[in-house]
Amino acid sequence: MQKYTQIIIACIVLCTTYIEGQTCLSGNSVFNSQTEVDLFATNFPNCTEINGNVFIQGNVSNLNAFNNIVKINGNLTIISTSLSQGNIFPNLQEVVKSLFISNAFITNLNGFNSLTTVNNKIEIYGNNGIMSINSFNALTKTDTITIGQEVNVQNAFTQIQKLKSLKLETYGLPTQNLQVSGPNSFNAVTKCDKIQMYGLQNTNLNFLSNLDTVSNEFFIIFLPNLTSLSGLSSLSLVKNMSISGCEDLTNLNLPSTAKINSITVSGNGALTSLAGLPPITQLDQLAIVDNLVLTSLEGLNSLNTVKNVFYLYQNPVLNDISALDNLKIVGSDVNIYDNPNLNACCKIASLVTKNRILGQVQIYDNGEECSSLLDILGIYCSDLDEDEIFDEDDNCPNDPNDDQDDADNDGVGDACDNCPLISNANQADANNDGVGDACQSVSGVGSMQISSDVYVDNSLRGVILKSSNGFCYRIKVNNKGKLSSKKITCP
Ligand SMILES: [Ca+2]
Ligand SMILES: [Ca+2]
Ligand SMILES: [Ca+2]
Ligand SMILES: [Ca+2]
Repeated sequence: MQKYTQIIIACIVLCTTYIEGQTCLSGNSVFNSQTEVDLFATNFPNCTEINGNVFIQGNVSNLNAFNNIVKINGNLTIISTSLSQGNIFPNLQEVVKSLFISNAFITNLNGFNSLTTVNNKIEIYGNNGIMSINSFNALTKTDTITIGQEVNVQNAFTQIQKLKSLKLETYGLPTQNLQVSGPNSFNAVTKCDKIQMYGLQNTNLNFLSNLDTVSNEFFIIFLPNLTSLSGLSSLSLVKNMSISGCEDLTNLNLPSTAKINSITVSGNGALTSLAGLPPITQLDQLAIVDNLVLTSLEGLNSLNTVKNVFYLYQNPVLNDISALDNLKIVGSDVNIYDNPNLNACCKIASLVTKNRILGQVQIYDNGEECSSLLDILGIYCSDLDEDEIFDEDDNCPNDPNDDQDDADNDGVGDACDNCPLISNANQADANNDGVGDACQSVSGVGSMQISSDVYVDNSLRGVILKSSNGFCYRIKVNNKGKLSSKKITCP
């Protein structure tokens, strides 16, 4: 009697679309039980292409009835079944719309190895049996892949090259067992509009080693075991990168040629500096927030421009922002607060005095010497030579030189460099004559023998010879190579 009841229920579902003699179902198909699934194989033994959506749910533990299916002209949804092993849809090549898989008991998804195309999206989540995925290795086209909760992606999705969106998310506490353990998974992906990772258990991101471009957001959030970003070894362009809540991350290790337009580094409890960032000269937005052991901004040394807002707050041991010495302009607000060990922030004051911050400046609750803009400007930042460059930024604090020119690039401005054309950052001057040792003229030597050329690369200089009557002449060369001699004061 129970069997008849099941068949009757199955008929209510199936017979609405089933016409005797038809090869396949047409319209949408819903399968609520194993009986209904098995009836499909009986009624449509030659069916390879299903028109419409396919919805499978309920007490279904075996999908062998669909082994001949090659194409589904709609969505394929497999949810809340009792499936435990997922070697399913072995010959399915195309899902014209989307594929949804959410089954609490499934532990292994090895199916879908003929699937090349899912036109819209693939969503695999709510699979709480710690499902391993080792499949989808023929897939070359889909827009969006979302994988969530208790899933271990082993060597899956090895062929797909371009995506609009890749989401690997736990949708909850980042203690769930979502991880990509197979290094070949997603390994062909070179371009993706958006990548969102949340709660992934990975220690590295080696599975994205060919990723070149993320044209929108790239969020790496709450990856508790991640130690480095070095796996992103091909990354060349990211629009908006957020690295947040990664408690074990000690080095950013991004490729030195990568271009990043905006960056947020927040809540990373083990990160002491930003040294692993590529050299960045211009950012749209910069946020450095709530990094417990970050002491300096080293890594931002090339930064010249922040076009929009600059946030720097709640970094409890940050004490050094000298890496911002090359910052010339901020196009919007600057917010610096709750960095209790930050005292030296005259760099910000000098941007303010030069009107190089185009938005509001909020500075408070930092170290005493950086606790308000008024105090910084009025008390803590001195400008001895009054050239409007505060002493700590001034490459000649006692000589007015608002141009800050430094021809030999040794960090000492030309206005006070004791060898302006020879790099000598230490300014050593043993005989204290005001001429640095690095360019001190040789004197008191009986004769000097050099076994190579003497090269004077300054056309205004030459060789000075003393005549027998005690005068000195500088011998120089003109543009045609002719020597000339001019009387000068002896050195
Ligand atoms: Ca000065
Ligand atoms: Ca100066
Ligand atoms: Ca110099
Ligand atoms: Ca010098």
